[in-house]
Amino acid sequence: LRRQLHSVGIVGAPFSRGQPRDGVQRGPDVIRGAGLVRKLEGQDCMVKDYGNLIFEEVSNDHPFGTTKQPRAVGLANKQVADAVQRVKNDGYTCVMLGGDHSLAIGSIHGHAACRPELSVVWVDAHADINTPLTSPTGNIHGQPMSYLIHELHNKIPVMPNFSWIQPCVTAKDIVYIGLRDVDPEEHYILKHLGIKTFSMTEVDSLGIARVMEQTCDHIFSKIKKPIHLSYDIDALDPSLAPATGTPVIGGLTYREGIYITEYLCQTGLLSAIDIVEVNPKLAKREEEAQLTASVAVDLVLGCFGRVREGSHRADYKIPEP
Ligand code: EXY
Ligand code: MN
Ligand code: MN
Repeated sequence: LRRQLHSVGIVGAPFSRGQPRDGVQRGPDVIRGAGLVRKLEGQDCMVKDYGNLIFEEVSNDHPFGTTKQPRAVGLANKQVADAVQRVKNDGYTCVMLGGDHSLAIGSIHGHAACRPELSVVWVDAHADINTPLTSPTGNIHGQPMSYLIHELHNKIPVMPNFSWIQPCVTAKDIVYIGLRDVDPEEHYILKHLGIKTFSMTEVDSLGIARVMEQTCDHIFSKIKKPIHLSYDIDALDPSLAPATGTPVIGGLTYREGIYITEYLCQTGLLSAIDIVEVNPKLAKREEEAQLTASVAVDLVLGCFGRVREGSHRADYKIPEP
């Protein structure tokens, strides 16, 4: 098996203001602590770690309507967008380590600034497509897709520190995998816009192999487009990824979760990846935090050439005595 070489640029985004639970800002460091860079290099990736972004405190960040901490979220996402754009312009596949899933606003926005034709594969228990006006919680991590989709533009109020955000994805260029906790308003939006979804029911009925075939048939229906993979760790079953803010029973198995990354890797079109919602502070025991972080690392490894059958260098020779 031929190994392709990947160059990987890592950006840490230690940010939690898109949701109320403390600790998710430690995601980037616990994922690195589980050996991310060393293991990527061990599979012949060229890695540049751009380090963590530094987010300033925002004072007087009172709610806008029901939406919580809009100024902090808007500002942090501008920094993420600029960082992702830089990593892409430097020629790397970008890995953004969150942080909560509100950061996908900046990550996809920055990616789209360099690759306007991109498609999005969103792996999550949740659809994260509430608008500020449909959100039952006011937490922006349940809303990021709504700011990015052209078809929802006229439903989005202008919020403080959000004016730089322009929709950059079309509904037909999005696929969801792993859904099992979708609000009624979100369900309406998904159906109304005709967005392709593979809920856990479809994962059960089709199997993950056909889900991935159909995912790629859908996003590559016209031309081969770069892929933005936004991977919420809560897509996985809570038994594998317990350290997360909004766990939902009945999630992807380890094998299904990894298969998604292996499959997308072999398209050769993975262009940027988010790994979000790892919250070590919500682990009941230290082992739960470590398990969640090590599964997160395995997802990234799958995106960059790790295959379970094993692999070898092209020039390998069996040693002779
Ligand atoms: N749908 C709910 C909301 O909008 O608040 C829950 C969202 C949870 C979002 C998690 C990160 O994926
Ligand atoms: Mn999410
Ligand atoms: Mn989620």
